[in-house]
Amino acid sequence: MPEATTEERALVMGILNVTPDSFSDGGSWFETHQAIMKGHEMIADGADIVDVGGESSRPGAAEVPVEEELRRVVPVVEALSPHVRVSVDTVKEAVADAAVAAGATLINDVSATLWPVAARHGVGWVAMHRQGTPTTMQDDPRYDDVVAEVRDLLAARAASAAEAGVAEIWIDPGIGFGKTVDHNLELLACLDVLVATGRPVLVGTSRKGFLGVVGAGPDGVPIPSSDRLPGSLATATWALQQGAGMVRVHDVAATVQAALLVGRPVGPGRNAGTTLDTEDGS
Ligand code: HH2
Repeated sequence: MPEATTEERALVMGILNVTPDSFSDGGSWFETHQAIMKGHEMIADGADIVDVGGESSRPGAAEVPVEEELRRVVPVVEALSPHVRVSVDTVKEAVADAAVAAGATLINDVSATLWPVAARHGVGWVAMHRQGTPTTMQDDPRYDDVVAEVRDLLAARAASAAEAGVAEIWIDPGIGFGKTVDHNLELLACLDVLVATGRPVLVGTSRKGFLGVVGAGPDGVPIPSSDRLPGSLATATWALQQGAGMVRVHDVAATVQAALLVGRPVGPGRNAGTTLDTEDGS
């Protein structure tokens, strides 16, 4: 199994949505050249992986035809993959195939079904849990025991992938995918249950709706996605503390700072022996 962390810290995956309709950054990096620029910014900010997606999976999102998704994703993967590890966020086999041919080495699969594709190409695979599909998943999600059900499905899919020969397998609870606010909070509170499976865990809470609801002020008005950095950082930090090996985020620079402080291997690192003589009183 590959190392789930760099020498210094857990991994940070930067979100690059080449879409007009993603819930937080839709339209911002829709043009190929804008997306490539944003990818380079994430590299400069310390992203370990840039996750390129051409189809929104927000609740109610419409499906994108395969030709259009290819048009959005492939040139961006091609441009960034010589400079950083690239994953492709897709549920379509043809898009995964083309992205791998263009240089992606990780398939980020929110349907948790594409392990045969990863096996065929010899690349890594992320299995994310979801209940339903984006069109209907937030209508009335129900579980008897959300943590056990998510763990059991991911463990089973990961075992199938391992049997098929996939060497790098990540599991992800799929925060916000067919889950109520309470389901999301319970999954976060019990992340150690996923970590205990022995598979490296990826967590994506960045700017998601439950942060806006839980963090709302006294007026009860949900916080807009543009103002959810505090909740995003708090939950990423919590996930790393619980043993997640990677977090998927919009705000790479801030999260890299957090990842350098928590979830890191204990022992001599790059700051070994450093004394505090900074001018800002720290
Ligand atoms: N969340 C989103 C998309 N892909 N992949 C993984 N592994 N885990 C996640 O939690 C996850 C994901 C949704 O967020 P985003 O990409 O920011 O928005 P949109 O789907 O609207 O493009």
